[in-house]
Amino acid sequence: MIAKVKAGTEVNPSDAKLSMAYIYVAFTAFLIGAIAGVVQGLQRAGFIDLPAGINYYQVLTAHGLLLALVFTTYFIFAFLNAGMSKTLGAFPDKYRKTGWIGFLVLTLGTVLTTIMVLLNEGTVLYTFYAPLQAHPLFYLGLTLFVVGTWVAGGALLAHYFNWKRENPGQLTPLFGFMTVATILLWIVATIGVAATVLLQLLPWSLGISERVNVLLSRTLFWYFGHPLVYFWLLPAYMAWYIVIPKIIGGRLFSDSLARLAFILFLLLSIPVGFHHQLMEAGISPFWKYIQTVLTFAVVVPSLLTAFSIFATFEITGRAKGATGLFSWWKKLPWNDVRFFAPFIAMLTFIPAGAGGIINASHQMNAVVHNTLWVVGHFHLTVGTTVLLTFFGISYWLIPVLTGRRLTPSVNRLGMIQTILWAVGMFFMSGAMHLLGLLGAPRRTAFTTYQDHPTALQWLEGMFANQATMSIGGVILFIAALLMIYNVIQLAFLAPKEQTEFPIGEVSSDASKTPPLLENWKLWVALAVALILVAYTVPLMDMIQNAPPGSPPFRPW
Ligand code: HAS
Ligand code: CU
Repeated sequence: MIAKVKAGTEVNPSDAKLSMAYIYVAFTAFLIGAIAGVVQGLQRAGFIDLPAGINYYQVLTAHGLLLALVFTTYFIFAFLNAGMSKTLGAFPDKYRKTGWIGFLVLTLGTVLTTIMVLLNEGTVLYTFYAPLQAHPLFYLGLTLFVVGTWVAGGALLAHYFNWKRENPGQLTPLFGFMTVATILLWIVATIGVAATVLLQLLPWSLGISERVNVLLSRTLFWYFGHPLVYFWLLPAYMAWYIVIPKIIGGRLFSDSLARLAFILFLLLSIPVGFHHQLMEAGISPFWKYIQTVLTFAVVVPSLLTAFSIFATFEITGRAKGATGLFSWWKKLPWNDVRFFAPFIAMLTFIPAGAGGIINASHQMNAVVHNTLWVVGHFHLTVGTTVLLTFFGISYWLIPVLTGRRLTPSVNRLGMIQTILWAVGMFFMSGAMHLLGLLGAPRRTAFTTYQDHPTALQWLEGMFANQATMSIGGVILFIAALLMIYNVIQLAFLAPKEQTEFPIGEVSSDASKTPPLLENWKLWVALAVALILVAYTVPLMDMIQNAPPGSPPFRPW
């Protein structure tokens, strides 16, 4: 099933080193974040008390930051860096050096912020909403984190544009194209968070300014916060579009469709942040409406993706001899964790995405906003769809980078790991969704609100229960430990043998890719124009008609 290739031929060994550095930090953060997750879940359900003055919100902040921000970002850079080296060739020395500088700045920021959280000086949750105020070093760490990603992302962009210069008129490899779309999305999005941290939160935490414009800072945060979720999702989609066809022994259905989906994400991901602020006063309904329409538009590239993946599955199955309406199903490699984990991820994304559409619908948002439902939503999206895809990638990427192979026993453990993750998440996220509908709030350690709803009481007893949520969390923790075990196997212990980096080819039936799709100036200009339309007037309003601002709060 896994093709044999010559040692050291897949990813340039020097580039592989940088990717492995990212992998080490990613899985260290994953382990600490997972421990924080299970501890915090057991405490919320009342099973344990935290020792030594550690508080619930402190652990919750560590959990959110380490998993949602640190694990994802590091894993993404490991994957993009390796894939660019594989498809565009080894990085020229100067860009590789830039890549390492980015890694170091990013890591300095990560360590600083993590220390401040562990010291209980940054207990502001992963959204660090004002007027909660953290220690200035917490914000400084965040700043370095963002700057580090800009430098590391710059190295990837430089490699791509250099390749384009050296290969004029040629279609760029899909991996490079998608990397550029993802990094451009990230750079435009992070301008928002950089603005609120540097211009508002850092001076305020240093005492330079006394008060903070809360609405403005939340708006700048969500200008970044929504594209952030696509920064997590797009690399997973890259694996679905580029890697999965190869693993199942087929070809990608259409190159142009894949590129179009990524361009649509670049255009539509950012001017939609208000769907996180639908319940917020101070933003006029008209602008909420505009951004909601754009939110529904950004669902389209995900629907294109679902269509494309389905088509790839079916075409591959038929090429392998399937004839019935659904018998191609049986031709998929169900025993290969490199397929199975991302497949469960795809399956999960169907209810997860539907939940997102519910969230984005104004009236329904009033029911679910700030309840555990939303926590259920993002444990399905980022916590399952993205994470299981990243795990699926790890099972071949780590062997590629270390010159080892995926052994049958790690493959089997990987299958078990995936199933445990799915079962744990079913209970945890399922309970969160239902508890949320019953009114249980999020971001709270304890609540008696609606302890005894009259409707749905049978559900409450059985499933919509903090204990069920917590038990799901424990199963997830076991799955997390198994993943760490697998990563150690693949990084250090599996037998030496170069593994292939799976890159799928495009179906020969697909039409030629129009060069217009690679006109980055046009797409970035359009993206900026859409952002200006969606944000200029409401931002001016927030600044001009601002209330006096809030003094800092430190309730922990
Ligand atoms: Fe979301 C809140 C709306 C997608 C993450 N979201 C959050 C938060 C996070 C998050 C972290 O409108 C909480 C933030 C906080 O702390 O406050 N979300 C959406 C919408 C989408 C969406 C419309 N979210 C994501 C993704 C995330 C993510 C992706 C992470 C990676 N979300 C919201 C809204 C809120 C929100 C509101 C605010 C709630 C509130 O009130 O606070 C869409 O992008 C979803 C589109 C997806 C689909 C699914 C397509 C299906 C595919 C699978 C194909 C399957 C195959 C397998 C091929 C329509 C592609 C076939 C096999 C078979 C057997 C069938
Ligand atoms: Cu969003």
